[in-house]
Amino acid sequence: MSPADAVATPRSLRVTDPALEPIAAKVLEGRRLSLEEGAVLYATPDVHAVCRLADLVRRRMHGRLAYYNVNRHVNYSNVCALSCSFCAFHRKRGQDGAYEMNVEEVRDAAVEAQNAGATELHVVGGLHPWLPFEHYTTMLSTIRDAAPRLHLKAFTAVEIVHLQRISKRGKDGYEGIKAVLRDLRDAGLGSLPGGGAEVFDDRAHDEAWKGKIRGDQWLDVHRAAHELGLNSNATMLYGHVEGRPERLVHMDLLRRQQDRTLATWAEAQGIARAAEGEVVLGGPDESYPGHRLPMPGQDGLKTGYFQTIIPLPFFPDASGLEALPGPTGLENLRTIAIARLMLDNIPHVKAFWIMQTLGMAQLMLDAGADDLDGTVVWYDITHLGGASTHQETTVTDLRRAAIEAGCEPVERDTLYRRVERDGADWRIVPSDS
Ligand code: V47
Repeated sequence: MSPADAVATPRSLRVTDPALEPIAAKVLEGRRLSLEEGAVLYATPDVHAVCRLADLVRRRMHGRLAYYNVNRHVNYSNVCALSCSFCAFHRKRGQDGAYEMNVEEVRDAAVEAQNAGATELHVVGGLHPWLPFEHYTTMLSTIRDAAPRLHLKAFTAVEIVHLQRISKRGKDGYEGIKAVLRDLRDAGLGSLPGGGAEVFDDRAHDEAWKGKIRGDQWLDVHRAAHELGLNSNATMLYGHVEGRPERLVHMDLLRRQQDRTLATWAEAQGIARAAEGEVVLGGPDESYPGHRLPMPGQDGLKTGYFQTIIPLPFFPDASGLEALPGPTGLENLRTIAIARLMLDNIPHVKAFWIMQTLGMAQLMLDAGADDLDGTVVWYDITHLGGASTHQETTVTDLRRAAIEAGCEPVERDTLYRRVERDGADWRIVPSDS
């Protein structure tokens, strides 16, 4: 029985705001929502109805499963050539608080993670102005050789473009990016994290992260990764200098790219698509004669794809935008729900507990999110409520949060395959069992 079979789908949803009625009808039918409808979801006072709509889609896709993983983050250096004003992480070399981990230190962190039973290492850092490209391939291959069980999810699209520049690979930007990704894949890269996307809007870009790649380049890097068979995630940093309309455009750009990526797979599954080539994964069961959700390698699926959307609420403390208030809890809840509804072709929605808090992430399991991320352990990019770099939660706490929310907690690996565990020992459960 698929998780979706376990849950009866209502034929209608009660909404108090009449503006939501046509949207609820479309969601029930599994039709794509327009940007204008996204704006209605943002404007309605009935935020809880938006959450219920998102929950309906979430239940169709995942039933009441709540995913988490046993992972570790390694932020190998905060030295960065950029000075994005929203970012409190970056330092210049020699500046107070600047640090660099050498390859051996990263390797030791990886071995420790593997010994503790982690399945994934999430490795990202600043754009270091002097380290050569070979440093990064060596870092990956050293980790892979010392801790071969870890899936290496490493380097945001921003870092990949930086690596392409310093490697001087490829005359044409896109081919150079692909060449760099191939080298990194050969050195052990397993997938790309979703960072560095911020919000795909040139005005916000120029105001708060000028000098960093723009949205089109970010999307190109992920397209290249997908073409090479690597999966990736996508983030959206919101609640700073952007507005709600820009968030919706960001989501639309992601789903258009994902439509193109999934076109061949969707055809093979018999998923009906609208004239515009839309691939909607959250409709009623009868619309999916084959698989509802893509899985790597499934039915010869050779490309990678966006697995997860991760809305990240802006956290102003210690950043250059400290005077801004940052988004509220309800805005975070609404944005998670809208991400579920608008990004109808991205299988998973992650409520990253480090930035959302575990309590809010728990509520989000009823508002479209199906993934809490993992145990994390060390995290240096944001320090919510004055937290130190040691930001760890336990599997017990993640599972308790999910169970209390009425969900079945499921440990996953980076590619969302089920993991069965006995202490630090783990194995992937074959998908047909
Ligand atoms: O790209 C930086 C964001 C991102 C701030 O792929 C900030 O599984 C809030 O991408 N307030 C890095 N956010 C984190 C990230 C991520 C996290 C967890 C899982 C995955 C995944 C990806 O953090 C950056 C940037 O957008 N960020 N500064 C800030 N002050």
